Formats: sequence, C-alpha cells, structure tokens
Amino acid sequence: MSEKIYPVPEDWKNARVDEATYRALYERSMKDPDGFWAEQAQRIEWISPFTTVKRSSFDTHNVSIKWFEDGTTNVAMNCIDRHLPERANQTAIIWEGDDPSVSKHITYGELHDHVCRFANVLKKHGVKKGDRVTIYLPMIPEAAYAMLACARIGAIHSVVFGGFSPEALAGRIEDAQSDVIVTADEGLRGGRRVALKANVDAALEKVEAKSVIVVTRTGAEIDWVPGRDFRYEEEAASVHADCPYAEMGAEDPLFILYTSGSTGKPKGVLHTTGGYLVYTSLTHELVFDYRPGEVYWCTADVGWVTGHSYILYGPLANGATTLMFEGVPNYPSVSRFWDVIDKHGVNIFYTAPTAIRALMAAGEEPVKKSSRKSLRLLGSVGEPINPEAWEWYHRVVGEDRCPIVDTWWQTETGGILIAPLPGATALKPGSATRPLFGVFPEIVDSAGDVLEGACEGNLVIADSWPGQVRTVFGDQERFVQTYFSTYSGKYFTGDGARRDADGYYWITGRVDDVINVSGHRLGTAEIESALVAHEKVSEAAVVGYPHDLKGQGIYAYVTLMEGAHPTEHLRKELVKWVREEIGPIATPDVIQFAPGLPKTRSGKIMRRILRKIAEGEFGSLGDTSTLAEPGVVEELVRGRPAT
Ligand code: 6R9
Repeated sequence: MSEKIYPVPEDWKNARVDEATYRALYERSMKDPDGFWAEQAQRIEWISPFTTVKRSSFDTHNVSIKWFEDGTTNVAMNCIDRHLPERANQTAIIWEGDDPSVSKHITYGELHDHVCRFANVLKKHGVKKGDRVTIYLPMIPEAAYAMLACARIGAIHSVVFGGFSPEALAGRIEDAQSDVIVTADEGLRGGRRVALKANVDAALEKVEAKSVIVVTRTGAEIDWVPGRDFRYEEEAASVHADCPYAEMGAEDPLFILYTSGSTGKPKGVLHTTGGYLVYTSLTHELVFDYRPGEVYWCTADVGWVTGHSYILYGPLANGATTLMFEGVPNYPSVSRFWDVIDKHGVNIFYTAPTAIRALMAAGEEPVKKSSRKSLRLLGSVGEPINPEAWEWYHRVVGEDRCPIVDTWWQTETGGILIAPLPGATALKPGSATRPLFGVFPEIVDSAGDVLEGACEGNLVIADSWPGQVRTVFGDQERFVQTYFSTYSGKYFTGDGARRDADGYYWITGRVDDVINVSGHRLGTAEIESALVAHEKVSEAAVVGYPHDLKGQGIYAYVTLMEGAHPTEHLRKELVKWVREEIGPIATPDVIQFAPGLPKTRSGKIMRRILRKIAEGEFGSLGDTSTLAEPGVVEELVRGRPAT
C-alpha cells in the first residue's frame, strides 16, 4: 500500500473545516452528540421543532433508531420551496443528455412547478401518505421530479435501477407492495435504447400494479394496456400546477432502496425524513466544501444510494446546482466526462474507481484535450480505490491541484461516514482517512473484541448517526439479524478495514458473501439462485475474483443435471439467463463447469477454496483434509478456464 502523503494544499487552508476545527468538532460530536446534532439539525427547516434529538438502541433484543422524532418537516419543501425567495432563478439541475448536443437547465422555480405537477399526478392515481411508488426511470429530470413529488406528498419511493431485469423489478414491486409504477418509454445510454416500458410490461405479468405512468423519452412505439397505462405528459397537463407539501414526522419513511446482502433476496433498506436530510445536507456541504454558486457533478445513477443522497437530496437541500448525466463515460468518446466538465464549468466532480480505471486505460491524451480549469475538488465512491488509479486521478484529471475525497459509506448508512475533509485532512492514496462528525467506527476481531491503535479486522459502528437505515422494509427481524447480531450492540458494516498509526482507515473490501462489481453490490447467493433456476443446472457457487477494470469479476462454478452437457453453447445460454434474471450488471465473467463442488462432510460448500481457485492461487488452497471428496479440488484446478 502506498505510504505517500498529500498535505492539505495552501489554498485549501481557508476551507470550511480546517484541521483544528475538525478535531474540535469531532470531539464535541463524541462528547455531546445531542448538543452537536441539535445544532446541526438547524441547517434544515422544521415545520414543528423537535424536542428529543436521539433515541437509539443497538441492543440485539431491542434495536430502535430514532432521530428528532417529535419534529416535523418536509424534504421537498427543504429541497425546493425554502430556496425560492433567494434562488428561484438559480439553476437547480443541469441535465446533460446522452447525446452531447442535448442539455438543459432547470431552475429552482421550474423545479417547484414540475414537482408540484408530478405530485398531483400521483395523487390523481390514488397515491397517499405512506404508499409506495416504484420509480423505474433513466437519468432524466423526471426521475428527480418523481422522487421529490413522492417526498412532497409523503409517499415512499422505491427507485429501481434501469439496468435491472423484469424479474428483478417484479420482485421489488412485490416486496414494496407498490400500486403505482413510474417509467419511461425507453432509456438512452451510450446511443443505445433500453426498453424500460417493455420491462415493466413483462414484470407486470408476474405481479400486479394499478397504474403505470409513462414518461416520453424517445417516443418509441410501445405496448399499451388501456386503463392501466397513462402518458405522463397528458396527466401533467390535466392537474393543478400547485401542490402543498405534507407535514411529515421526522421518522416518517422517505424511501426504500433495495440492496444486496449475503443471503436471500435483496433487502429494502428504509430511510426516514429528518435525520437523513440533516445528514446528507451536512456531509455534502463539508466533504465537498460546497460553496454557493458552484456546479457540482456526481456521476452516479439515481437508482443507487449515491444518486439519492448526493445527486438529489444533499445538494438540493443545500441550494446547490447539481448536474445529472444521462449517458456513459465512453460515449461518444472517452473524453465525455472531461468535455462535460468544460461545457458546464463543473467545480466538484464525484465518480467511481471503476470509471477512473476504465478511463485511465484510455490514456492521458483524451483527458488532456480538455481544460478542466473549473475543477476544484475530486471525489471517489463505491469501492476501494487502488493507489495507481488514485494517483492518476490526482495527477492527470486534477493536475495535482485538486484534493481527492475518497468517501466510504453504504446504502445503509444514508450518507458518507469516513472521508477526508479537503481543508483538514492530509490524504493517503487508497485510504478513506478519518470518520466524520458523530461517527464512531471500531475495528473488531472475529471474536468481537475491539482492537486498539494500528490494527486490521472487521469494521463496525458503535453508535447511531442521523442518516442510518431504520429497518428493512417489512422485516425488522432480518434487519436485526443482518446488522446487529454478528457483533452484539454494534452496527456491522460487512466490510473489513485496517487502521494505521495515524488513525486512518483503509477499507479492505467485503468480508461477507457480497461482491462489488464496478461499484455495484451483488450477493453471490442472488446469482446462485438465478443459476439454479435454470433447468440444466443442479448446483452453483459464485465467488468474486480480482478484475482489472471492474474491481471484482463474477466467477461461477456450475454443476449440471444428469444428462446435460457442458458445451460452449450452454455457457452462453447461462450467461444470458443470469442477465435476464437479474440484469446486465450481474453478467458472469467466468463460468466453470464443475463435476462437483468442494464440500465439507456436513455438506457446506467451501468457498474459501473456490475463491483461491478463481484467483488462480493454487498454491495456497489451505487445508483440504476436511473435504468430503478431496479429488474435486484437483479437478477444479485442472478445469479452470483462463480469465
Ligand atoms: C455508497 C455505496 C457499499 C459497499 C461498502 C464497501 C464499498 C463504498 C467505498 C467502498 C472502499 C470506499 N465501498 N465506498 N469501499 N472505499 N470509498 O457504494 O453504497 O452500493 O451500498 O455499497 O461499497 O464495500 O460496504 P453501496
């Protein structure tokens, strides 16, 4: 690991938070969390003020997380209405289309009108406080309008990433019991069309919904179910232009977002209103040192938590100008990101290591063609960033002048928990550095004992912070089981971490059966259950292996049914099958047909061995003596395809 240190640049010493302020505020947040958060909560507007700041318990028998619970507010009011006196004519959203000649600016005033109309359309379709609305849209402004419209009337949105298959979409609609689906005729990414409405149609053959509201994006011809399907544009023209915001309790749900875990189906991570907004707004302002008037760009998709917290809610709560990009980094050319930065004068740029690695592979020339002189700060999120990619990002993209904030967090954490503050923290490439205010990380060993000083182990958080997940939608037991039972009384992140002598954290990756492919979280169990759903597959085991661009690739061991033959044709069919069951992000990189899987005598698959074989580390397979049939390992080693 790189031990190079990048001190805070001279011209950053006047940032919002310097080293002394960081230390003082962090200490205050630990000693007097109630006082600290009561003060921070004033950054948003409350309808009725809270009197209780925090009431939380991580006790396995009684997990409960509540922040500002007797206060009331509204997220859309905070993200829009509150800014109107000062910012009605300021751009809230810059939308950059997939086609580089298409973009538009939406002011806070216009955002207000769009969101009100969208809210009234939802109301017209019977959506009430607490109802779930599934949003399956591409990266178009209507995605933001729809999410904020839900927030405005107190409905709970469940955004499903547009890359998910009908099967995956159906599962999420069913779990959320959502009657209304918002989609588009098609999406457009990298010049290619994505058949969103057709996917919704296919999903609704499996589950029911009352209304499908279809935004027109490409104008493609699509199938239509009269009485169920409605054109958004026609609906919007038929409703009032104004819609009052609902008064919501701080602990009323804001959204559900499905994420993969180590077992079973994806979990509906539930976030609530007050604490989430306070936390995303604070972290957006401090981590990115956001200044009024600046253009801020996060390249995530709104289908992921990064899009929720740092394209939409955090930036808009701060009255920022946030850029929303429909396309991909390499269309029409690998200069696209840098061209967009110049076109819109982007000051703060936040992307994922997987994109950086892919663009790094294209060389410096496509970057150097652009000026990037507007850039002031760079950010990274989604997976550990390898020091080579960090150095390249810093030297080539940021021309050695822009600090990089490597932000560690999760769908469950709502916002960034560990990251540098650019005016306070010396940087070490590959380290997410130090905890933010009110965040109490600990590293524990497998027995649960807290390790001190420089150490390596599993990362837990010892106490609650306002942006934390409140429950798994409809399944509190699973919530407790997943996050609070491994290490009693602590939130378990599922990540491993190292802490160095300076107190810096280095996230080493997942320690559970979750893999991180291009920054997307996938449960190996999900891919396995997709594979065994195929009629020719009898058993499957999926592991991650190091992949140059994606961070981790998907390696699947597949055992076939009697009579089925391991052909190239079947391999392709299985790849296609998984894409259809889950979506293209779950495409297996390697499928190895295996006559048998290594199992213990009690029948447990020994994943440790499968991981080693996938990594090509045959010399370190460890103890195989407990295997029921030691011979299968040799066969797997012999049969391993080149990766
Ligand atoms: C925000 C987001 C969460 C998992 C997390 C960890 C990995 C995210 C990281 C990082 C190292 C970083 N992760 N950021 N690892 N350094 N800066 O990505 O949420 O999709 O839920 O993924 O991603 O393994 O546990 P989510």
